[in-house]
Amino acid sequence: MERFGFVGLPNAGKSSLYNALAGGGALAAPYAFATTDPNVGVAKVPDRRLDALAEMSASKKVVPASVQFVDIGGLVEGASKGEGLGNRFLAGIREVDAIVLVLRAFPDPDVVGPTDPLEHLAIVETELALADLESVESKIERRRKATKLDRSVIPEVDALDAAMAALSEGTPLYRSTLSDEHREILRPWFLLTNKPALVVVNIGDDQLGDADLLAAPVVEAFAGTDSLVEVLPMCVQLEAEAAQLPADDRAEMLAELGLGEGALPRVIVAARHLLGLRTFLTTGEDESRAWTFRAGAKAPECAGVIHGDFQRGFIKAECIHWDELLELGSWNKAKEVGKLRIEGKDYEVADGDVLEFRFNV
Ligand SMILES: Nc1nc2c(ncn2[C@@H]2O[C@H](COP(=O)(O)OP(=O)(O)OP(=O)(O)O)[C@@H](O)[C@H]2O)c(=O)[nH]1
Ligand SMILES: [Mg+2]
Repeated sequence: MERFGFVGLPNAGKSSLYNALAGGGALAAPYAFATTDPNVGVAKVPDRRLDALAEMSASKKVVPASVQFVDIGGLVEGASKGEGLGNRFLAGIREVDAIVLVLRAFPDPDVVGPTDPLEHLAIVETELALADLESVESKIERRRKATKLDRSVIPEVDALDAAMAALSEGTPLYRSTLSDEHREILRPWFLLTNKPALVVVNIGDDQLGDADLLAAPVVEAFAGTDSLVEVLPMCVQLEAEAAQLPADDRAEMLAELGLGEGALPRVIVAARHLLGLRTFLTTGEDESRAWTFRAGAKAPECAGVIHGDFQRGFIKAECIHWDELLELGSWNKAKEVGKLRIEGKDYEVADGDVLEFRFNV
């Protein structure tokens, strides 16, 4: 399952966002360092295609795709030198697939801390870059020595040198000019900033009309690095309150505020998008289910998402796009009228494909 880790200053709203997404469990409080140990939780990926197919098939079970969120303590200026909680707790998010920067913009005299999201951004990025710099510095000389015996280590040292150059200027790797090759080589090092970043600008409940305006300076700060970074303004508090309501009341509350489905689905969708994740579906009377794959994956690899045997013994896939299937009304009907495509091992699965695999082991 894909994992996303929250970072931000104390009181930025990380635990509130976590609760909204993962259904509660974290302490959200108006004092700094409310969170000490990481909270780990799962959120379902909302998907209307899945809901429609489940209804069509009268499925007994509906299984959405899911993602994991990790909420950790707040960073402060000087964390790398031990200020606040220090930065050791960042280890809790080393192995996530992407980071979510939570930046506060909401004013509230009862909640201490700065309210300028750019100030948050500057401090958080400096501390993340310093933490990564520490990791790189602690290992680079040993790797450099290793090149004398083993020349195949040279590309790794080149990548480390490039990373060190960016990090020592306080630039996180996701917004540096590091090449894709270098990023790939550095992946096993689990650096905090060698991952895509989603940025949540947490605005106040009376600032909903100015959401884009408040996020604009942050968007501007990331100009030119957009492939690895996405910025979303939202009022975390309202979303968290709405998330606690039964579905009907939630819809009503969000509609009254003019928030549509709310921002949580957008956070999840944007987070998956950053990682190039796609969804294929299976549907039947027993269950309808959404499965996650990486863009560009071929049919056997997708079969393997369901079960290793499906991939090893892959013969073919029967395939139809979800909306076409929905229009026809059932899998059998689609088969009857010859609308099920037979795809082989070179088929690149598309987002929204409904699949059935034939295999033999
Ligand atoms: N007014 C207002 N308060 C908010 C908003 N989002 C969060 N808060 C409040 O701010 C306080 C801090 O929120 P948390 O979610 O605990 O912040 P955190 O980032 O987890 O903080 P640490 O765990 O200390 O790093 C809580 O009292 C929240 O209720 C918001 O959008 N508006
Ligand atoms: Mg917290």
